[in-house]
Amino acid sequence: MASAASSSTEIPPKHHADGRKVALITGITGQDGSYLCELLLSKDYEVHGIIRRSSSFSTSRIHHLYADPKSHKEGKMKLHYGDMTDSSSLVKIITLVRPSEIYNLAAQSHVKISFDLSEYTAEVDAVGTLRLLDAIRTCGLEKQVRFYQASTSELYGKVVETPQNEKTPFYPRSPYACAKMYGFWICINYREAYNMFACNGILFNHESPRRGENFVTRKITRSVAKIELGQLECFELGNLSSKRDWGHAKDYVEAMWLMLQQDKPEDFVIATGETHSVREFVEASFKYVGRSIEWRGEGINEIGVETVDGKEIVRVRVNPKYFRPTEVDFLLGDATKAKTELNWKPKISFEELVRDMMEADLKLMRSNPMA
Ligand code: NDP
Ligand code: GDR
Repeated sequence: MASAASSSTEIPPKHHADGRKVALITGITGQDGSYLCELLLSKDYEVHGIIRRSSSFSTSRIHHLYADPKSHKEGKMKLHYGDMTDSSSLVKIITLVRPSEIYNLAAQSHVKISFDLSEYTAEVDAVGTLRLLDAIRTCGLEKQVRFYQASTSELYGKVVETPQNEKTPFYPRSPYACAKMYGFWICINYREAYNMFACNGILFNHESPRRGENFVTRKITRSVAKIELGQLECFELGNLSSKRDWGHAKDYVEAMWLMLQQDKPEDFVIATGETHSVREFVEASFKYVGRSIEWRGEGINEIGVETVDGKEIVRVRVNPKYFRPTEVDFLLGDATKAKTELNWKPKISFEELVRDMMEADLKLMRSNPMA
């Protein structure tokens, strides 16, 4: 069974005794962190985020919030240097911030790259989660903090049953998924062992114009936008047949927040209940700009072709370098529990998601063809 019951008796308050709602987000500079930060600021939270040192700025997704006097200058949003591999930084930040809610979104989140950076992925995604939970305990805040763990549909991996819900057994298929499996269970263990208010959100793929450029949806919308503007002729992809349940990140961060507002800590699947192949995502993106793609050939010889003035132009090629040693072929989520208990359902459809990403990438490529 994926889920486990909680024996929590003392429920931490939703905010401090003085009425302040204070959230700490790890991974605030990522896709989800940026949308969650926006959501929490709109709900009048004081938002703190952990950023890690890098040789160039990594805050482009939250720059608009940080630069806004309403958030930053009134002290409602603060960034702290830290790292999921550095326990002492986590303890220092939690001691300073004394958050009422912690959202653990930080991760080496790329599945393919986790095969190359397997040990580092475990350090950040698995042991990092343990470090954060222990830091909460070290600060004596385990009865006061509500904790969200960014779990993932990658836990289901190889198809055992479909659609996948909170009771579907796990079968992880990458170092990333194995590390997230540890994060999932240590979150449940600390809930049961120390009565912590700790929840797993088992989120299926969610995308947006802020999605990292090397995830498949964003790679497609960027490439199609460049083709439409005459900046590119053809692009390469890996497995075109894998299917994903793709939602919009804006909808999904709302579910994270809702999980921490409940009376008891539980785990929830968050998904749209619709699945599409990578091939279909390519077709939908070309369709948005009024173009159509036909598929020819099979396997590594498959190509996506557009006919322009009677001439066939190859727009998509398969390159095996993007294949994974073990693939997750099919994901389809059943979010009935979230619908019933959180009153959550996705508002943004697959077509609207593609439109949002295509519009943003067309705008970006028009203003900066080098992007
Ligand atoms: P991103 O890759 O966009 O963001 C990851 C964040 O983690 C970035 O802020 C990154 O910082 C930070 N980070 C990485 N390593 C460390 C570290 N060692 N110490 C501190 N921070 C670190 O991911 P998403 O926003 O898409 O996803 C958020 C979380 O949800 C992740 O845990 C992901 O695994 C999980 N998830 C995502 C899904 C999705 O479809 N998007 C689905 C299910 C789960 P920097 O900016 O410096 O790189
Ligand atoms: P995923 O997302 O692995 O599901 O993990 P990604 O977009 O990387 O891959 C989705 C599917 O597309 C196939 N694919 C390609 N993928 C990439 N990145 N690049 C390509 O060129 C390409 N061609 C085909 C992949 O093989 C795969 O089947 C995401 C991450 O956000 C995780 O952190 C999160 O936990 C899961 O979603 C749910």
